[in-house]
Amino acid sequence: MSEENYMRIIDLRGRKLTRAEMLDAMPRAEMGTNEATELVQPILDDVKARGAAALRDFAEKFDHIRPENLRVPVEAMKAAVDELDPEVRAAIEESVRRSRAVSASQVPAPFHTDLAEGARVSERWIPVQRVGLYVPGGKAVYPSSVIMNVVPAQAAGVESLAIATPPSRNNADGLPDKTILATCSILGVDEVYAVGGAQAVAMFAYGAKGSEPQDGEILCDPVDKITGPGNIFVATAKRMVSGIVGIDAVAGPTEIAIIADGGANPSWLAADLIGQAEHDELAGSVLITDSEEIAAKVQEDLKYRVPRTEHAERVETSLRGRQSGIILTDGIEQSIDAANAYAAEHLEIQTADPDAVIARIRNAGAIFRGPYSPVPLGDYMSGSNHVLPTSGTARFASGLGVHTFMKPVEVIEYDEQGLKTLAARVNAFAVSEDLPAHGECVLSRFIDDPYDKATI
Ligand code: HSO
Ligand code: ZN
Repeated sequence: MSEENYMRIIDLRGRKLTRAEMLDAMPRAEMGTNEATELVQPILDDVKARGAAALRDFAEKFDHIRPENLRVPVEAMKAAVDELDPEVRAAIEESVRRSRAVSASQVPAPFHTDLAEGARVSERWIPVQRVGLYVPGGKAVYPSSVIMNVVPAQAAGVESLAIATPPSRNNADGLPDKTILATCSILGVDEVYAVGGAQAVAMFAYGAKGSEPQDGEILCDPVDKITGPGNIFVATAKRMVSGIVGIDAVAGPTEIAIIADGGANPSWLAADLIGQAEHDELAGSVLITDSEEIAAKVQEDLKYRVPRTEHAERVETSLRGRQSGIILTDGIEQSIDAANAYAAEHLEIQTADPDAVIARIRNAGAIFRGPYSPVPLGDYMSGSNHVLPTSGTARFASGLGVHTFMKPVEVIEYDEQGLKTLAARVNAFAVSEDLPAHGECVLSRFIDDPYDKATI
């Protein structure tokens, strides 16, 4: 072994760890404190008060351009599609096709339960009416994430969908990134705003009045739910308006964990660890293996690959960070325990019997089974969704899907006989909670004077 290894080793072999110790042993970054609130509040207030005029001022301040149109003209979106590289266009279309197929099967079916004669409870799934999707600009322009948000919303039956994405200094008229515009157009979304940052979140939450003739009286109607990733200011703004509108989970840096045994291909493991490390210096790449030999081979392979990959510096920082590491275990049981404690956003299974492992995985955002289902397949076009719970939140949260854009509503449907059978019991419960008027609602339907204790 020549130079220093890229990844630190966390050796769990022979150690019996409690749940708390296991969680503690996992490679994760410290949570930073959030000081953005004080900066975001005035932005929210100003957009609420001054609408489009404030949006223009903030664009100038933060994006260094005053966009001609805050609402992107439809012709500009069509032109962006025409300008697309044909291979990129084919990739986008393939991705959309596969996502649509999976989303269509995801739409939850209504159901009902008959509890007795004349006593039915049913459940309807109702789409959120209007959704605002934030799409970041800058170094993280990901048209794939537009697909991952828009397709399930459309499959859910969301009636109106608006997208906000920062204006770009690189485009003379301040239009947002062209590939983003083209993707929106391919998806059939034509309500797109050249608005970025916390101000976009404010526009979605409160709506915005127009300030110039081309904006019309209303620039943007308020939405019911805001989804999509963003920087610390966008994330903070989303948290601050949640409750007024719904929001999706705030995503942290991306992560990959791989459970591998001695039969896995070390070069592919190294490639996959680098793959997600490429996103961010804070991205987490974790190999969980019971094979010392595989661990050593992966370390060697990284020494070849890391210096040669385009974003070598970023990858190196991420792999050397405390949020990454190789967890050595004393067998597949301990590997599974570690994976469940880590609760990865993406979990690859590279073992002899992947199904036996998958059956015992409790916590993961998405599971990638076997050597030919690497994470980037899911990032772009497996048909699955790449918006997944990060930072261990897969313990209690799931990825984005059709369900994100729908609400189950129960319908209670009892008839006279159905209610009569339960009248005395409802009343008894109500009285026991000192809410007798609750009981009287039911009793009134069957007796003349529910206040006359003698008749009850
Ligand atoms: N791996 C990222 C998603 C992404 N990858 C977008 C490429 N583009 C978080 O799941
Ligand atoms: Zn990715």
